[in-house]
Amino acid sequence: MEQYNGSQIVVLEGLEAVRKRPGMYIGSTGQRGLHHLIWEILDNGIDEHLAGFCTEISITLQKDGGITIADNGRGVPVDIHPTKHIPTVRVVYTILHAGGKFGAGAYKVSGGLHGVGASVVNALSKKMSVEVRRNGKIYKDEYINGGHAILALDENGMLPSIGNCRKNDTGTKVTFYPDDTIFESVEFKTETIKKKLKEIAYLNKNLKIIFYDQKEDKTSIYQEAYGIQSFVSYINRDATILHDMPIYIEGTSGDIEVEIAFQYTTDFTEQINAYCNRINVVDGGTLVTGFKTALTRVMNQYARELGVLKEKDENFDGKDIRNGLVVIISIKHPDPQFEGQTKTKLGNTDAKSAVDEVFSTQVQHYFDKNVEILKKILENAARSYNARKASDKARTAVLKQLNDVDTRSKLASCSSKKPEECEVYIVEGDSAGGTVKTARNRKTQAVLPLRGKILNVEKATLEKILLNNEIKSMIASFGCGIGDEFDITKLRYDKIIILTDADVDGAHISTLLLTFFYRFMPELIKEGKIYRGLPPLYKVEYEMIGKTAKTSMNQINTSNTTKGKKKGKKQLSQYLFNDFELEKFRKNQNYKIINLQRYKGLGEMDAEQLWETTLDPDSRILAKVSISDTVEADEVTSLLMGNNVPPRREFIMSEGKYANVDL
Ligand code: 28F
Repeated sequence: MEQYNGSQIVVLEGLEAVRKRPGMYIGSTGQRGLHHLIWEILDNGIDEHLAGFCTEISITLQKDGGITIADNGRGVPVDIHPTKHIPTVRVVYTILHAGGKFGAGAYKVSGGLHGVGASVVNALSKKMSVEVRRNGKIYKDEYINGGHAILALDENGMLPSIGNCRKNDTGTKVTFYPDDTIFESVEFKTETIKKKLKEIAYLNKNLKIIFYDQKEDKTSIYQEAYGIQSFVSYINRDATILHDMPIYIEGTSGDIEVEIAFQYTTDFTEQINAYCNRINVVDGGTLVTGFKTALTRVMNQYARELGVLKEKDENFDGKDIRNGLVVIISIKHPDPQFEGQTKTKLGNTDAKSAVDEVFSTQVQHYFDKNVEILKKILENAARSYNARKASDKARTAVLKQLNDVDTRSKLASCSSKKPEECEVYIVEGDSAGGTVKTARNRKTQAVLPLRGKILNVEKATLEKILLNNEIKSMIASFGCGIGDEFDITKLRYDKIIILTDADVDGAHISTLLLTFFYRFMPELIKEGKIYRGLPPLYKVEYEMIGKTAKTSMNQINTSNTTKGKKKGKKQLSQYLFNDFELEKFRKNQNYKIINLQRYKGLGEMDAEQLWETTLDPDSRILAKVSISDTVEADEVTSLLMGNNVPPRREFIMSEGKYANVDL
């Protein structure tokens, strides 16, 4: 190792702190944190691109678990650092800069401030190397075990060059191996990397990104000549769009650069993605406020000019105007202030006025030339405005009715008023409802029979949904409201149990119910209040053959009546929940089936059977409904419940097979 000098103390103290508390610097030591290492190094290359010196970045995922990232920028300087007295490149990779992204102090600003994360990555790697091509020479520095430099410097304190290259061939190449004593796993995910590279390509117009996966021997190239405009097209690739091309706005206000691309779809949602200095500000902030204010003002002005709104009308609400909107807002700010718990909200007030100014002036130039598109957008806003007015009325009417005796009349309530011990069974059909009413524990179990099919909330307007009787009686019975007024603390039950027949229709009804809960009372699912009862499909009566007779979990002891004892052999019975179980039962050589009953519906069971199979908390089987990931769940529900019929069937059938209902 080279000569001991003052700077080495700083090195080890700084990087040791990173190793002690990695979460402070990269968020976590799980998947996210691991990939964060790549993003940090990539960022440095992107900064070099933003500075105007780099056109290409390549990433290689190696077979041996290492990753190499290279750019064709200027190359990190290798001269002696004026205050640290070691090569600048070694300063960049071994001295912890104040203010890492997750550390204390200032937050990272892209565009000019190089090397902030490089030392953090080094600290968390068991091996790292940097190769710099600069001034016609190739230089290399290597580190092990969290940033310990292992190469000797020459008599001038410089890194010796390891070769020559053409003078105009410049760049930086970094290879690192994450430390497996720090990370839960050190395996990079190709899909995660690709997704990020795609985003980077959209946000950095023309930058060429080459990804090589050595394990698969596959190369992917990411380059977007149209930047965020293509990003919007990509997001809308499967949507029905209201106008052909995303609208692109750009301009500067003071020293803030603003770029916006947007396009309307026929969906009822809005999606706003905001970036400041290429950092995704997930919680929005001033740049989003500026955009929303400007859009609402400009569009209301146009709506009056074009007569879409009459003098007497109120204004469109911002929400009406953003109905179906997909937009990317990307600004460059010299001094961004990131706020909030996760530092993902922009705080600069000048960003609000800059976005407002650039957007409102530029978008008017565009719309003045493209009146047809403007009209389509305004009509779309008017549709949302009218629907909102109608459903506001409907909602008020429904909320008024909720306490009416009539709305709740179908509910057979339980006598206890303690929510923590009460359950409500939502039962398909009046006849099954009747049996459940007889069989239940009246103190703690309420029953709400639903007639016929439930409305598919994915396909109906809110107005229609709120006028639907089945839905009204559910809202009234639960007692906790709906949508914005939903309050889970008012829920009258600890468990809401959906009980349908064990057939395709039953599965369909329960899917419709789950969709309704997911859309309008998602907290019920998140808080684990929704269950599906799993009634058996068969009851088998059988005898044991041979001596291996052991009582199984599902055997029904109560049916071992005297009448069942024949020729000294015990006649037993058992409930089976699906065809798979029946198949298994049939194949079992120890059992001789005497009688097999198939329940076509809940209605075919008598009260006692219903009690022991689906109501008795000690013997029933319930499946808790859960959502593992909200974004995915959103896609799943629209896919299944929208107009796309084939996958819907598939879901119903397969869902019926498993006890774990995952939406
Ligand atoms: C694969 C990752 O890290 N690329 C980088 C540069 C270029 C410069 C630089 C980096 C100067 C004073 C630190 C070159 N010439 N890719 C990268 N390319 N860092 S990192 O400078 C570092 C700062 O302190 C560079 C002139 N100025 C800057």
